[in-house]
Amino acid sequence: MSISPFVLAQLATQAIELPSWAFGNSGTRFKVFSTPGTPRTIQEKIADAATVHQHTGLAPSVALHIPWDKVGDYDALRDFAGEHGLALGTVNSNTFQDDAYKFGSLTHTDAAVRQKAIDHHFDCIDIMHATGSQDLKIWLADGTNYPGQGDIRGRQDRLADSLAKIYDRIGENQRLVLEYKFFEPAFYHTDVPDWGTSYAQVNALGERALVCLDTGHHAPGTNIEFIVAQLLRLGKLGSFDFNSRFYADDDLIVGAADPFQLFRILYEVIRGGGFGPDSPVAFMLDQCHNVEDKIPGQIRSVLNVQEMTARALLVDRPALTRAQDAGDVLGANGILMDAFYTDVRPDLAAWRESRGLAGDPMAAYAASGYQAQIAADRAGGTQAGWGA
Ligand code: PSV
Ligand code: MN
Repeated sequence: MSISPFVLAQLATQAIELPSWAFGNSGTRFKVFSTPGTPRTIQEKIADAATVHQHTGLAPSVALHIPWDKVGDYDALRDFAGEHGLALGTVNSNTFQDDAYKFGSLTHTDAAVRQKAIDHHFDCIDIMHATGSQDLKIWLADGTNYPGQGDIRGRQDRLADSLAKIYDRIGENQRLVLEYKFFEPAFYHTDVPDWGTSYAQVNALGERALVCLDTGHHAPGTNIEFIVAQLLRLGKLGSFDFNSRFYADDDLIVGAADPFQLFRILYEVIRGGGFGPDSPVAFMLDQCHNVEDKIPGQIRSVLNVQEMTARALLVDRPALTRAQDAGDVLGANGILMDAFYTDVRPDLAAWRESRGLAGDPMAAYAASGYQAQIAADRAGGTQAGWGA
């Protein structure tokens, strides 16, 4: 099976947003290793993200995290990104690194703390107007560690109230996406632990409030593609945070741990109308590179998404439907597996070359000298990293 022009035309529309924080240093609670050439400013992060896009043609926008990427002039930042061939994308709020939020942010019992968190989101919305960003992404660290520590029901009600105030403030062309995560940093209960809670909360807000599905935020064994199918069916899948995991919220390179799962997810995305220029679903990475170089880590990631998308687009859907309707269990499974087992890499390399890109972006980046250049240029200053 080789990739048809029809499939290539669909792939040509694919855009995957990079997270600015993927270019900063990250690590575990045991150690954050620094890497020569790590950006010190958001401008340097944008330059690195632009390098990923130059090599792959797949990553035309970069997501910001506020206050990590705070600057004085967002119009200028937007222009700077534009000069590098990038748009500024999703704005991620941050209500998890201030002492005031020790016992919650949008769910806090103290109205003053809730207002502080709401005001932070208002600031993010102002930034979005300047950057031209479409999505405000909210991920909350809110939750409790012990049974009885908090009033679970009261926290849900306060969350609904806070979200309504934020939603009222977003512009007509903007969206609010609410991310869920089943644990960490709270361990007994999390205030937005699952897609159902996120769905219930955004559904109460309105049309432009949607669910963000981070692939790393599920219990082992969860059938994530089922959630994708259901949210698309309900018209409430707003965005993906792609990454992969072996155990928990590992934030590893998407497709690295379980490429078959990524294929299954992307098949349901395509099946459910979530892929293509008219789709409301935003593809974003949410990853950290603890021990590998960050730019090639991001290049590998977007290529993985592209490769699994190509395989998912190869599924012979009419034949699959016929087999499913005929109760042909193994025939249907075989049709799906045929597409998954197709090595699309040679065809994609040739296609890239036909579009003026390197056939092997990983090799082209390694040969470009960019890594050595930034290591030499970015001497001194404070490297960006977790919390900066
Ligand atoms: C924390 O788990 C997290 O990785 C969430 O997935 C957010 O999307 C990300 O941080 C950025 O705030
Ligand atoms: Mn995420």
